[in-house]
Amino acid sequence: MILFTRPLFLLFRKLSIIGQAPVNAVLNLVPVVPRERENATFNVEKLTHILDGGIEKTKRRREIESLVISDPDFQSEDLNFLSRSERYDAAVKKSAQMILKLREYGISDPEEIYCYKSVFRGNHHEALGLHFNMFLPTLYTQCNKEQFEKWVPLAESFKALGTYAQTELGHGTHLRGLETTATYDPATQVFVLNSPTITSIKWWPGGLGKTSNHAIVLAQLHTQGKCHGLHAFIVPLRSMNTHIPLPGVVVGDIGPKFGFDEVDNGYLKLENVRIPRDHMLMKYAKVEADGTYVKPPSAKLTYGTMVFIRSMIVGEAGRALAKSCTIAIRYSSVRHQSEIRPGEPEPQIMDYQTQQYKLFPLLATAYAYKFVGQYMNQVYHRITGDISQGDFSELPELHALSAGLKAFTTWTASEGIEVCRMACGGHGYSRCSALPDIYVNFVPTCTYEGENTVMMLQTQTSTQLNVLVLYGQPCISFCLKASYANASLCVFRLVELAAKSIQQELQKRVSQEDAWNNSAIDLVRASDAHCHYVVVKLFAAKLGEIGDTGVHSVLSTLALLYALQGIQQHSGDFLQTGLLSVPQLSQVSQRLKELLAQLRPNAVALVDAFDYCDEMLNSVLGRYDGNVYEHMFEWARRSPLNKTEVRYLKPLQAKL
Ligand SMILES: Cc1cc2nc3c(=O)[nH]c(=O)nc-3n(C[C@H](O)[C@H](O)[C@H](O)COP(=O)(O)OP(=O)(O)OC[C@H]3O[C@@H](n4cnc5c(N)ncnc54)[C@H](O)[C@@H]3O)c2cc1C
Ligand SMILES: *[C@@H]1O[C@H](CO)[C@@H](O)[C@H](O)[C@H]1NC(C)=O
Ligand SMILES: *[C@@H]1O[C@H](CO)[C@@H](O)[C@H](O)[C@H]1NC(C)=O
Ligand SMILES: *[C@@H]1O[C@H](CO)[C@@H](O)[C@H](O)[C@H]1NC(C)=O
Ligand SMILES: CC(=O)N[C@H]1CO[C@H](CO)[C@@H](O)[C@@H]1O
Repeated sequence: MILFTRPLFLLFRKLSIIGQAPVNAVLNLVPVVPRERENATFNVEKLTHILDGGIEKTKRRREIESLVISDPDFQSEDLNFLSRSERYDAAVKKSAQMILKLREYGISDPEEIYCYKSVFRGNHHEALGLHFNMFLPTLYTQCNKEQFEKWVPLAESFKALGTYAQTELGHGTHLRGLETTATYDPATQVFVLNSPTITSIKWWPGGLGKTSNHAIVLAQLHTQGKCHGLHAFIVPLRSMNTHIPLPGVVVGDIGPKFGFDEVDNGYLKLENVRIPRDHMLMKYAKVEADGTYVKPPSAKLTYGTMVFIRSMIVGEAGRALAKSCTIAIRYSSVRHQSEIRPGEPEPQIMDYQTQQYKLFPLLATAYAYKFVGQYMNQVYHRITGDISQGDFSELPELHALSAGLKAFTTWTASEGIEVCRMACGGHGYSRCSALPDIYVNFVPTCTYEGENTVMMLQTQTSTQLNVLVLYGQPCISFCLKASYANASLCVFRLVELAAKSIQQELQKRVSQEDAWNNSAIDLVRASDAHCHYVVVKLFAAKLGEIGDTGVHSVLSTLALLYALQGIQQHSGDFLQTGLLSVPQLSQVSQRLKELLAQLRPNAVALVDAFDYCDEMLNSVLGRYDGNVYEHMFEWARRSPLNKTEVRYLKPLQAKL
């Protein structure tokens, strides 16, 4: 296999674009977007290295991407023209191909696998996503030695294809409310699993509907007449040979959703399903042969997987937003509309101040989240290193922070993708823009892996914020330091306000729980401010690592834009906490406008630095070369509606 080097690869990309384009595209070989790149004040390639974590990482990522792009199996049909059933089939086929190819190329490093897959699946989900992201990790972390030896090889060889079935029709968030039961029978040494009510039917797990033959099922454990709460069990669902559901297993697909078209989210009703005792995951809690229950040493042990998934989601928020900004900002430099001064040529829509105000803060946010994702990933790896040596001390704190950051980043990114879509006008609504796909497939992150509001309420915001930590750093502008100090003081005061609210409720002689419920809005507001502050802090800390002046300068502008926009959006909080006066807030607005103008010449270069190739974006509006219109026409002609004749109108048109 030949790996393309970058210049060759670019050439290859250009040639293939010309090859596909209709004749008149040749006239447009130098559209506006490339000219936009002339005035950048920094080296795009250097910034890409920083985002990737080093020059070697960039090189390897591009090698892996070109493996996919040059692969004939990758040149598949646009999924947007397929029905849901066809999309599911295509996704399963793709997943299977991916796995075989990864084996063939000998790619085994998790980061490299992730990279390979993200090109292959584009803006869609992987049919076997749950197997990789939940089933396998749960086996890795919760099997005892014997279980590990039995199940991991089965799962790694895909004989056992699994999902993670926790949510039920009646409950998702409130885990104690889950009703599925696993009752131990010492006489036969089996657990009997049941879905005793309609509301106890498992609902939503990805890959459950058709693909999986096993599930990790979360069920209330009953033994010796006592309930010991939720535990995880490996439940065979379908025969590993025939794929036919096993006795007592009622399983299927839950139907079309907002997105996730290619994933068979499923239902599962268990009717006296008997599984051997050793199918309970017993690394921590155990049930002995006679039915004696042995408690796990620490309830916090399962935090690890959650923290990992949440750190992945934060990174995903950065990526979804970065892709959306790439599309909207490139298109905003191609699109001309209306006029600013009468009689003059129509300006690029990016030259409207309102358009800059929509997009540039989101660009800054995308950079911020990419850096936060990097940070969380590093911390996770450091801490899991500690766990294997038995030190859990940092885990609760990271767990609380990861919950808040997950909610904070997915909320903002979801809103941001939609802002990008609207910023592209009517064409943003076409599936050819890719923004609808990015949106529908990203938004459920606000709901799964911990519903966002609930996550925000769980985030313990520290009141011992060290306002001065960044003051020693010479590389950060005074203005950024001041914003950071303001943000941290604001958190401090909002936490105080929430605490005061709880105090006042308690004085009314309501219970602790009711006081909490009645102060929840204040608590979420404080957590939100805390997360904003943490993101500003991490962004500012990142600046300290950057040596290149050009890159440092443009990232500083982005960091300040991010910080100030947060202050402006929450100006109510800053007024209420007395941190900023009305004149000071006007200064903030003024500074923001200056920053927008300052960023304008770098906007396209900044999205280029994310380095999403056209094949990964899969967006006609976001094309690297800016040849939008010809390719929109080309794309529309592929619509299957153009292949069938219109029906049912004849009777209407018949003579009376
Ligand atoms: C695309 C997708 C894929 C999924 N995949 C899986 C999977 O693979 N496996 C699986 O087991 N599950 C899966 N789920 C289910 C998902 O985990 C749950 O939907 C999620 O946990 C939220 O729970 P819920 O649906 O019960 O929402 P609810 O908790 O009913 O939320 C509804 C509303 O109530 C509010 N609320 C609830 N509790 C509180 C509280 N304590 N305080 C304040 N407000 C509260 C929420 O904020 C929200 O506004 C998936 C869901 C989706 C959409
Ligand atoms: C680049 O900068 C020059 C000099 O300021 C300006 O004339 C030109 O219009 C800019 N080009 C673009 C594409 O903005
Ligand atoms: C808060 O922001 C204002 C306006 O930018 C600034 O004057 C003030 O010094 C900041 N507060 C702190 C504590 O830095
Ligand atoms: C929780 O608080 C809200 C708002 O104060 C109130 O309307 C609601 O009744 C409370 N819920 C319960 C269960 O007490
Ligand atoms: C049904 C219909 O209108 N089909 C048309 C789709 O577009 C192609 C190319 O423009 C036409 O040839 C078809 O007649």
